[in-house]
Amino acid sequence: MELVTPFATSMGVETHEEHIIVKIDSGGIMGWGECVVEHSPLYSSETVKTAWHILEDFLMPGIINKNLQTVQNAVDSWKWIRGHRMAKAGLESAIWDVFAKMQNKSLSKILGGTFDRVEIGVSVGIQSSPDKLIETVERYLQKGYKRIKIKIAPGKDLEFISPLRKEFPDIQLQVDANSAYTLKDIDIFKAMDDYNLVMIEQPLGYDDIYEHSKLQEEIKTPICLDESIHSLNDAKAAVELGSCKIINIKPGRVGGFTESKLIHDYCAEQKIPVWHGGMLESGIGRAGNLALASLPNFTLPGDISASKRYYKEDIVEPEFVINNDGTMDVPTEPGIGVNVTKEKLDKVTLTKKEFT
Ligand code: OSB
Ligand code: MG
Repeated sequence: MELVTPFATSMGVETHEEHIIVKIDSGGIMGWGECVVEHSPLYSSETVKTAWHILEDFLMPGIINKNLQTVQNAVDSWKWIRGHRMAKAGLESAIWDVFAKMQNKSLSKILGGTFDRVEIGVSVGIQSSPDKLIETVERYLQKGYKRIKIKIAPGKDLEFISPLRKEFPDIQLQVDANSAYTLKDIDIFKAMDDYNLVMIEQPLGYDDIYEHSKLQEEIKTPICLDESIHSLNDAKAAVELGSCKIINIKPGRVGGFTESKLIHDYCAEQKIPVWHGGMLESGIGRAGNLALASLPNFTLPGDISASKRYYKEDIVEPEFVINNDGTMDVPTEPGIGVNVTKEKLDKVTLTKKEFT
């Protein structure tokens, strides 16, 4: 699917998103999930091809014709497969959708959600100049987004943060480095303490936990980990070491809603706020994200934006829209709570495979 505007980060520029949609027919009940893998191993080591391989050769054969009584049965059945969390999460979410629809309940309900609307924000890619950034942010603020996250990279950090903060002294502002820095850049992060940022997301190595604890010791602004957290164990290590004060949860990155809930519950006990990240999902993934973000410890606005912020035309109906108060409604219909529009999905489908 073609993005409405190219999305530039410290990892590169994306113009299209290529994901895998999982559809399960369980005795006539249709479950939908989205694998948030991308074409290239930039954000994650997984790609569309690795996820396709793991789904085709291991995950699908493992569940076809199995009499699964619970989602946990499915999760247990693929525990032996190491890694490949995005592949697993895409399938797990489709299974959650089936179970929710069987019980005639929304995904939010069966996941333990408590909010009926969630606070949302927007993730703004690196712009060509600080003026362009101010203009872009202004446009999102006018659309109702109350929390702005900007992507940063070496040479494109304080030069952008400083004028943006001057223009908008009071907005909830945070930055995301996608692992573009090392501890040698510590002075840049110390300088960021002057800009009242809600958090600095993933400044250091994409699988580092230890060095982030060294950085967090030296700065006041909370560090939030994204890329580094793949499991409950990673979350425990990060919290115990003091590597971050906030955690971003993406079900794809941690292997599904089951692991997401474990991290959510642990962080609630530890008084670590969490928020829902995004992977430029279509409406299928977004619906699941909203359901998960309705759990009580998702106390910071998520990277969950309106369908139109990403794509000219979403593949679900109704499309997701932002409310006037900067929130988004959590779907209440059974399962993911939106209908996948077959013609729109077919139009963007590159290849498909059926397992029976
Ligand atoms: O680091 O949060 C990230 C998109 C792709 C890969 C990584 C990230 C992102 C975003 C976009 O920031 C969030 C969204 O879906 O709105
Ligand atoms: Mg991030």
